[in-house]
Amino acid sequence: QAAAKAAAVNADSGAPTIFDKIINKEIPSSIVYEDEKVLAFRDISPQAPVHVLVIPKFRDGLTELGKVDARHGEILGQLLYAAKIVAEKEGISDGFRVVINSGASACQSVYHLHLHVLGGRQMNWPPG
Ligand code: DGP
Repeated sequence: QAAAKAAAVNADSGAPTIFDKIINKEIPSSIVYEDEKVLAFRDISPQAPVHVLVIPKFRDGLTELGKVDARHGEILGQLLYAAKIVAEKEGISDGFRVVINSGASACQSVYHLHLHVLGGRQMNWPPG
C-alpha cells in the first residue's frame, strides 16, 4: 500500500494541500465517512446545517474536475456514491445538493478534488 501511495503522489502534478494533512490526520477534522479510497469530513466553514466534503484519499492528479481524465472514472463514481452515503448518514436523503467548484472562476480554493454535500435547509436556485 505504501508503494501505491508513493506512485500516486509521484503521478500527481499539484502542490500538497491542507487536505493531505486531514487525510494523514495531522490536523483534526470531523469525519463523517471513510473507506479505503474516500474520506468525508465536515467543512470548516459550513454553508448549510449539513456541509460535508467528500475527497479521494489518493489525489493522483485529481486537482480539479476540469483536469480529470478517463482513468479517474472509477474513483469519480466512488466519490459520488460516497456523497449519497453521507446524505443518508446525515439524514438529508430527501433533499440535498452536491457541488464541485472547478477552477478559480468557480471559487475553487483547495486543489484536491472535493464534492460539497449540502443540506438540512431549503436550497435555492440558481446558485450564486
Ligand atoms: P472550494 O472553495 O470548493 O475549494 O472548497 C474548499 C472548502 O474547504 C471550503 O468550503 C472550506 C474547506 N476547508 C478549507 N480548509 C479546511 C480545513 O482545514 N478543514 C476543513 N474541515 N475544511 C476546510
